[in-house]
Amino acid sequence: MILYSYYRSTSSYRVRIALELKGVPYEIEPVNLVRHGGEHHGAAYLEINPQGRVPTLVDGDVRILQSPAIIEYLEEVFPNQPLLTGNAANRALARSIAGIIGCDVHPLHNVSVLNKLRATGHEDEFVNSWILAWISDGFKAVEALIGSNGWALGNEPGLADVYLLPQIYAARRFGLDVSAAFPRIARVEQLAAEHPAFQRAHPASQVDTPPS
Ligand SMILES: N[C@@H](CCC(=O)N[C@@H](CS)C(=O)NCC(=O)O)C(=O)O
Repeated sequence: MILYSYYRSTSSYRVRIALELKGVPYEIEPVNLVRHGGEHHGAAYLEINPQGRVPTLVDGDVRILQSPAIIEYLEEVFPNQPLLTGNAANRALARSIAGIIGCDVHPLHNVSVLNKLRATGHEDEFVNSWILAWISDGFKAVEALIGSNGWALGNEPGLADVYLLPQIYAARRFGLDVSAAFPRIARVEQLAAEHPAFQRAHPASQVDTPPS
């Protein structure tokens, strides 16, 4: 499998975690969202992903856009190490957390949205407060929904963690003090820091991570 990915893209990071948790071999094809105005806008990448976003997963003849679709595909093709466990209500709760992050938080601080804000005259101070407001808003709900110990929803990492960890990374990158405001979320972050699959998927460990 080939994953078109950018090291600090939260949607790519979700898919990397899912692949790593399931132990599926894959190669990364880096797509730099910044260099040359963004390689995702180039003709070569648009042939692969007409939406011009990462991630894209290519599995032989199968090409999948959108991290939720990719993660569902992986869940169906590799049912071992399931990301969705428990009964229908447990699985719906995991999907709710994924929805908060994937539908209501991340799209509001995506590169193209931030560029649009800047292009319409909004200063960095406004843009930063915009990002932090939407992340905090989503995290308030997630903090109330997750458990008081273990991973987001139990003793094993699952779909909620696949979405949560990349969002924590983005939150910290934009300056949110996650540990002070969201202790349950920060606890999950600590668990992930010790977990090999999450370590391998982390933006700091990618082939396209810039040298520090
Ligand atoms: N809903 C999509 C979002 C994909 C997305 O927006 N990816 C970002 C990086 S995290 C991107 O490619 N942004 C490029 C842009 O906005 O120009 C998914 O989950 O895959």
